[in-house]
Amino acid sequence: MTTLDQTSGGAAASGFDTPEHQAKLAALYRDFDAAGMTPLWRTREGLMPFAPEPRAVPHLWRWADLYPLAARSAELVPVGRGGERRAIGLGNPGLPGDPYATPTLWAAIQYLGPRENAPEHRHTQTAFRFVLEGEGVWTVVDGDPVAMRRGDLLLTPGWRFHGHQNVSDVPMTWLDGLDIPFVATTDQGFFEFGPDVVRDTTTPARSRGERLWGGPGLTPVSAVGAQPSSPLMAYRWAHTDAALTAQLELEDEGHPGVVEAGHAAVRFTNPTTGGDALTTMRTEMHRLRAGAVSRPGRTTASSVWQVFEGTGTVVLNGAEHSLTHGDVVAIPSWTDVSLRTHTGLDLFAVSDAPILERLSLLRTHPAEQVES
Ligand code: GTQ
Ligand code: FE2
Repeated sequence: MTTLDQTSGGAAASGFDTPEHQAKLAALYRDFDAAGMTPLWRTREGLMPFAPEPRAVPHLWRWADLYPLAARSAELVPVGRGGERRAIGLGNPGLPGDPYATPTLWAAIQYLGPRENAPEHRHTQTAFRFVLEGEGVWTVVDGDPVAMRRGDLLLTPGWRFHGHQNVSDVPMTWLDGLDIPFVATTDQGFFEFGPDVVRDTTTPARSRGERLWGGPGLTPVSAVGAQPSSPLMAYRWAHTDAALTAQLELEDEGHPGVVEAGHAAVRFTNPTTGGDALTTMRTEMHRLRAGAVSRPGRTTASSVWQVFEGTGTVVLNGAEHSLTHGDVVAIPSWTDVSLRTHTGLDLFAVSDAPILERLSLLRTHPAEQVES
């Protein structure tokens, strides 16, 4: 909707352009202002656009820039109580003043040096970690130590105590995703400190949650029933990789309806509902086989991607960007997106789609082929 200037148009005939009228109108606007009132016809343009007009812009951060800077901060800034985490937020240039990747998503590089600990705390913000490379850190979620390794997705749903400890002699880094901007704009933030050191320093290969929920299609009878977020805190790369490989094999074998044109994808889901693993963020892994070109599209969900393996090209609103290992991309609402790759490409993706879906706001073009 464009701003209407209701003082013009047919004004002469109606006597709306006399000096007396203009003076009264100016006085009315002053008094509106003093009373904290804004007439709709004088609001900024874009208040009710015909289609989304995001302030956030499509943006790409190079891993080659991110990693060395995160490492430098480890030499200069200790991690501990107060700062809580050595996490460096990626700020969208269209959202100056806030280190937010999109209006709803926080994306950060977190870096933990050898033998370093990030103390336990909990908050209403939901978090995940995606591990680009390395290992040696256990994230302890409500007392359950969860190993973090290359390609794994680790969850920290809201209000769970969590701390991270690096038990190795090498640094480790990963991508954090949180709904910090969404929780901030809706004033839903609560935060509590936990113990200064993680309460369980054991380093099991499998967390208790994985032992309980790790059987495909097997729900512990003691835990039958929907839970808002996944009880499984770790989605292991071996499983993700096998699922993507199988999709492409099935395509090779000529089975229709599994994979579209060499583009395999899995969504990380909550085994108690089949829905998204987290309440506010949709997490997925995509694999394009060598030579694949994705179907172009756009969605009102905003998203952040990280290249896990391979190289490719992403076209965002017509602008081409090359992609390589570790690069992070912010994609605002209603951005035209297409992907292609010569080498093959594995991409981790997070979006705010679960929020929008719950509110019946999510629009996607072309429409998703499989909608329940
Ligand atoms: O690891 O607990 O990037 O609380 C931002 C806030 C990470 C975390 C972030 C956090 C964390
Ligand atoms: Fe946290």
